[in-house]
Amino acid sequence: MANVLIPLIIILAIVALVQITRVSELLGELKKIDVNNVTEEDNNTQGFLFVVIGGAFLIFVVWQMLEWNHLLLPPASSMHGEQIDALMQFTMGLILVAFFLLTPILFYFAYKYRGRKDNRAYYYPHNNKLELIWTVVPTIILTGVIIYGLKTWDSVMNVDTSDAHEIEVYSKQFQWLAREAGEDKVLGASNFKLIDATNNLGVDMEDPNSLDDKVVREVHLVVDKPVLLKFRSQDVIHSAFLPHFRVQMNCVPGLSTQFAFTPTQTTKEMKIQEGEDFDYVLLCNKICGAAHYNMQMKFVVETQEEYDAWIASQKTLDEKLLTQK
Ligand SMILES: [Cu+2]
Repeated sequence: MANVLIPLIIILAIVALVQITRVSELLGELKKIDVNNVTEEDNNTQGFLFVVIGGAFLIFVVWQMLEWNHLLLPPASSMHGEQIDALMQFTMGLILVAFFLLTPILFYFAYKYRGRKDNRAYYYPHNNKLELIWTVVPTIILTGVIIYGLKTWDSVMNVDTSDAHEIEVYSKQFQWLAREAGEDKVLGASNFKLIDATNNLGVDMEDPNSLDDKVVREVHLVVDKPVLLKFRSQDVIHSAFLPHFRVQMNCVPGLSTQFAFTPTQTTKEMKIQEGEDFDYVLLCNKICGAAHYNMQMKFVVETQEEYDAWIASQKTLDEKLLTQK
């Protein structure tokens, strides 16, 4: 019902506005005044409204920054995440300085140079010095920002993964699965042709490395130990997004992508800071279909002892096959 009513109300409001304008035009004709003639009073009102609306807009910006700041993510829970946060704060700081300098000037000038009978526009077609300043200054600043961004990207992405613990993260519509390499620390081969109802990941069980692999429904990480996530996708492009670790990587069918990072805070520590409901979560950040919004998997960061106990409780693919037979 609301779907019909809202457009109807909008149409009626437009019709009412057109009618009001026509009535005022007719009134003007009767009183012999030209309603399209812009008077000094009109210009003063418009100029004044610019200042009021500009001021209210700036107050709203400051208010929503104070009011909704707590909805932002907590500080990064990974080593590289601190660099990303620093880059974000630097860029945001720069934008805010420019915004709070230029916006008041913009609205004030609209007021100051409002239409006046005795005011004539000053013809000022060109100034090389001005052109040079507003080209060179932004160029220098933006080049600095780009170099800083590239350096951060380079140090986040080009890390030594030789001693990182490898975990496969597998995406499909609409679920995440993960595979631990088991005791041999080598993930068994896989092939999409082997995917069936019991072998979601298409793991090749002919490969001896596959036997001790463990397919898990949540990922456990050891605090302060580097981890290498290897992403695969079964159907469409998904995007693995771990907001608290500042990790995001596309999962592309037919392609293996990866992200290495080191978690720095356990789930227990985060629960103390953020409340009992807190859990690290892997989300899909690519609109991949109808149930995209619900595509998530729990991540747990814990101590080495807790991880050892958990991984020992998980069944290997070999054991799972035996129970199926
Ligand atoms: Cu997805």
